Amino acid sequence: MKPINLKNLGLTGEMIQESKQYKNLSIGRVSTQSKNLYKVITENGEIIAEISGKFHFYVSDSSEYPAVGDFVMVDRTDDSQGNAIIHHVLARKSVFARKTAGSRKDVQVVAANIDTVFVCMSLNHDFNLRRLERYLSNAWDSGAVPVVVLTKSDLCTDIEQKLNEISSIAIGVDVYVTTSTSDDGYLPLKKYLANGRTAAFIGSSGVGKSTLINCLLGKNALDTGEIRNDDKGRHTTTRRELIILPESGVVIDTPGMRELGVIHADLSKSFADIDELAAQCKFNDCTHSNEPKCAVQNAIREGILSVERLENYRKLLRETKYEGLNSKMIEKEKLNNIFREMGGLKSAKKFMRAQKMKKRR
Ligand SMILES: Nc1nc2c(ncn2[C@@H]2O[C@H](COP(=O)(O)OP(=O)(O)O)[C@@H](O)[C@H]2O)c(=O)[nH]1
Ligand SMILES: [Mg+2]
Ligand SMILES: [Zn+2]
Repeated sequence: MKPINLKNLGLTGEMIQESKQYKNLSIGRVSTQSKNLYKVITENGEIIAEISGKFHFYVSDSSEYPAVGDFVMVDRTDDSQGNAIIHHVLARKSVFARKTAGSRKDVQVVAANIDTVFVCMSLNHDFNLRRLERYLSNAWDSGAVPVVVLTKSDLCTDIEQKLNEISSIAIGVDVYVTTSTSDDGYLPLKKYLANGRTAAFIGSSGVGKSTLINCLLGKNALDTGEIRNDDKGRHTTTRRELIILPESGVVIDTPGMRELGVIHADLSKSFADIDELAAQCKFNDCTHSNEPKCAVQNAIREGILSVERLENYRKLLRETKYEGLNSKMIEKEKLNNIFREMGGLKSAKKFMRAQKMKKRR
């Protein structure tokens, strides 16, 4: 077998540099995990690995354990003599994390070292602007760039209307309409999957994430939500899985989350319009409730901003406030730059002008 070049899977120069301090260990990328066993792709192929006792001992937070997408240091690249041992996780360049169900603090790393978060929402039953705001807030905090992927366009008769609604909340992010029922319905996504790039598919169960990935793969490698013939249940994604695409790029499939517990959110990006408005309020500490000359309340009166959006903003603010934003492993500044390059605040302003124009018509 030809050795796998891990750079094609997203290994960065920084990671290579960091790995040099670990003598006699090799680099691999975690592709999936079940209980204490991991699958890790090394330059010699996929192997089974587990965590060293020392690693367990030093972990202080559940988010430090290897997660799908992590680059790790393993003691071997061939597991024929026994499972490999994972000794270290290399610094993550991005992390999509969520709050685990029921807990206030426990963080679950859904995907690490991703470039793009495909926030998937179906154009039929799953369509919900408030949920999308929630996902986008979380995704912006990951250090990766969110992209809205609307699925099942074949089942939607008012796409224009829905796109219009989305354009009033998805500031500065690309939005794509896709379907898995036609040969080219998934093609817009390929642009994000150049060599060395990784994209994670996030969103409710049943919206068609695995089916889209199967389209990208060109074969039905993943189980999707079809009812099985033997009636024993449904084929759906039950765990996170990293998949190498045949042409280029890497994708991470995730099982649906009934609810996305947001632990970290970057509201300055997902709600850039409200930030921008707030800067125009008369009082610096305006709470946008009943102060005079409140630009936010004005915008609501003018129909530029919806009450529901402001309420959702407040809700997310409350939820994430006291979580004491952890020592994020990622470079915030880099992402701020990306946001700026993508138009960032400028697009928030442009966006509000467009809202005003819409109102006048
Ligand atoms: N009509 C239609 N059905 C789709 C499309 N994509 C997926 N489905 C169906 O939706 C169900 C859930 O798909 P799946 O990929 O498992 O969703 P996931 O849970 O997000 O991974 C399956 O029955 C798919 O066949 C689409 O573009 N159009
Ligand atoms: Mg699935
Ligand atoms: Zn105000």
